[in-house]
Amino acid sequence: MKIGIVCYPTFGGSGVVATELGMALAQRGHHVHFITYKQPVRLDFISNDIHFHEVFVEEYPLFQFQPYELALSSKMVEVVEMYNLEILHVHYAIPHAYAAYMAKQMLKEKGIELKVVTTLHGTDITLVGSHPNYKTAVEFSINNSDVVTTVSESLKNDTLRLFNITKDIRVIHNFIDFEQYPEIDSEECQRDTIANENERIIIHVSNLRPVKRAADVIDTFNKIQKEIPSKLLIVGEGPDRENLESLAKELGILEKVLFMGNSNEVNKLLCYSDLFLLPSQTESFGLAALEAMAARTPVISTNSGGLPEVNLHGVTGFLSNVGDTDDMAKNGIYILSDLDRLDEFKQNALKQAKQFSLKSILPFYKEVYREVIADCC
Ligand code: GMT
Repeated sequence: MKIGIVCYPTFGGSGVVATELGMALAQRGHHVHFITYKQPVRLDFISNDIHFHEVFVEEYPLFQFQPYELALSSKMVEVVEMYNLEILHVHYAIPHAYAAYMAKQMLKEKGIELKVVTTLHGTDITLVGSHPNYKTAVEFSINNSDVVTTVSESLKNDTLRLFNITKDIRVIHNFIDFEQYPEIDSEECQRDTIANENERIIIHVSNLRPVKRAADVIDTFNKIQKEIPSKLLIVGEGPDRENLESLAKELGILEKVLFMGNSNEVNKLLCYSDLFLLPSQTESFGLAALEAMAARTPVISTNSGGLPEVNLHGVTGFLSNVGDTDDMAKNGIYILSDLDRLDEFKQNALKQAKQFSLKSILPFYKEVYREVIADCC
């Protein structure tokens, strides 16, 4: 199959899922073309069948905002025509599904039928997409996609609740490619560079935006470290970083909190982590939690959005109400205070992560592609 993939190229989960999916398809002999404004961070040219097409937006003094959708839909048309793409799979509705609709119409004028698959990832529906400023265009582009998928049951329900949807929505959960996510061997997993033998290592990975409620990470950690000697790793960059540093300083725990910045090798940090904190306001799925579980790290998260579909309460970690850092800390202490119990949670986390292996999830996307192609021409 010849597939175009459109995504955000940054460290966000939707870009990671899109990139991993494209690489997996190329490894299996499909022709994959990424179309976006920068090379996706996780993109590894592991096969001759992976191409990257950069979308340029010219600066012009008249524009207060650069017309990215216009440049993107023009690039979509160019790439589809040049490489005879059969499908455009767009990840994150804004503005990708809208640009794909425009490309589809432009190609139709040339007698070319393009199929559009839209995968909804989260805030394109919840925090941003349903805002009155965007809702009309987001609803239109969802309803005019050939196939729509969401990354969790919870996001499907949110989409149906917040929009007037006339299309069937399929749930295809996010996944982990266990072959590309090898276990780090003990030499590479340098735990002693971070903590002493008696200390536990707690980790949070995100883009430190308000929706992640990273201040709750500091608050929860502060409560845990009073009972259990521990260190906290904060991985990622974002607008809340400075506030987090100030908060850690105010609480007198700055020397126990390590800000690691963005990392492409999170598994080298997860390999020695004992607990992952994800206190998000909302999370359609929580890919970061799944990645932690794949590295045997139990998860303390909120019970919002799709998190209960990933993190099993009392089995792979615990779920708490948003903002209830007392409960999160209590649960964290429960897991960390007994090494046998910690080990059991670690094993359960890995077992649950395996339910979301690439091997089990990829066939669902392939089935969608085959169906839309069969329906074509
Ligand atoms: O929706 C977003 O905030 C951005 C998006 C991203 O690009 O990081 O995150 C969403 O998509 C991920 C991949 O499907 C999910 O794992 C995240 O839970 C989801 N984020 C939210 O719902 C806040």
